[in-house]
Amino acid sequence: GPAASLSRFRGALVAAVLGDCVGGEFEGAEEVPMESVLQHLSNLDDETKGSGILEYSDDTAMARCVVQSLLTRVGFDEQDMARRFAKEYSMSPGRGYGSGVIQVLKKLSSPQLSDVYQPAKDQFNGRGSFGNGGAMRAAPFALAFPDPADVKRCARQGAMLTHSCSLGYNGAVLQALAVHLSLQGAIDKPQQFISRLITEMEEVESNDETRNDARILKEAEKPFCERLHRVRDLMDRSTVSIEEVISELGNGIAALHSVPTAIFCVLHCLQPRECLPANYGGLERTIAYSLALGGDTDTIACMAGAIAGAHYGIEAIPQSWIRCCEGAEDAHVNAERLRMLYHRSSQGG
Ligand code: F2R
Ligand code: MG
Ligand code: MG
Repeated sequence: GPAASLSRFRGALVAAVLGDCVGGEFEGAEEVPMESVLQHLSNLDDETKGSGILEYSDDTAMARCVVQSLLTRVGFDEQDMARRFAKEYSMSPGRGYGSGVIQVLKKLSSPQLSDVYQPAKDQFNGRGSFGNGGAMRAAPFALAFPDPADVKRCARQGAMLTHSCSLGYNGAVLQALAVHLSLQGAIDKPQQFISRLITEMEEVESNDETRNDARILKEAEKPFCERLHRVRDLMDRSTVSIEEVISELGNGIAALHSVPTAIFCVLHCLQPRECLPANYGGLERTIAYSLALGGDTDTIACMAGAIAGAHYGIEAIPQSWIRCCEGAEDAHVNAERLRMLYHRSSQGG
């Protein structure tokens, strides 16, 4: 529809890169004072204080593979995407990949491999990974396909190349759905947006794999639905501390402890907040707030960035911030290409 403007596509892809690049500074930190976040962000405005270009990590490296594969193959091709992940890792192994996923990426580069989904299934004694590595690279699926059924199917399959646990790949589906809805302006009505995500995830999580994984990991029967209900409860509160967000939603490396958190960051920062500078717009608030949660900051800011960028559009991102991020220019160009694929798909061609 007309709401899915080029500015929203660019906003989504560029703000994801931005979140990854600026979030890298605090990844793994237990406590991040807001003062440190604001200092880090204000250094980006000041060329004399800036530490030059901030490099992107595995989040962007893998998202770029997804983008290139979707564009080159004009749709989802698991063989091609797997090859790109493996090649990217072998060319640039120092991007801060998860310690488990490295095994998958090495196996994916074997020419003898017949089933590209098998290496992921072998992870963690056959249980598969529940890390957020599938979700961190899911946004491009929402930018390539207008039909939510395609978005869900491809985000799931794309994640399953490395994450075969339902708590991993369903996180990717949720992240892609959030970007999909945001692109269409759905965050203008935040209550309806969160309800729509809950309804979608009710269906996504109604199956035996989800029930089994949830039981083994001692989670609620529909883990992502349960977390989204917590997001809705926190949204309804007038004040929420960072500690409460971390204890209710998490800030960790598991998809379950980071995708709902990223969604909350976007919704919480729709309004000005006392802890954030009054001159910040919503996109800047979202990035700053994501970093202040600590934990998996590059990935939470990357996912929140994609959702917020699709909502506010590219104009909401300060030029001085974009200039500091490796890969931002490529994202700008590729967003337009993805939009052509998106509109091609919507014409049934
Ligand atoms: N890996 C990191 N950060 C750690 C330090 C990086 C540092 N900067 C450096 O350069 O060394 N960040 C990146 O990893 C996250 C995405 O991880 P992904 O792709 O999901 O990897 P993996 O290995 O599959 O899962 C991550 C960890 O989760 C635990 N885990 C997952 N499934 C499990 C299971 N079934 N049972 C037990 N544990 C499981 C393991 O500890 C995995 O290693 C992003 O944050 C990205 O930025
Ligand atoms: Mg990373
Ligand atoms: Mg991370």
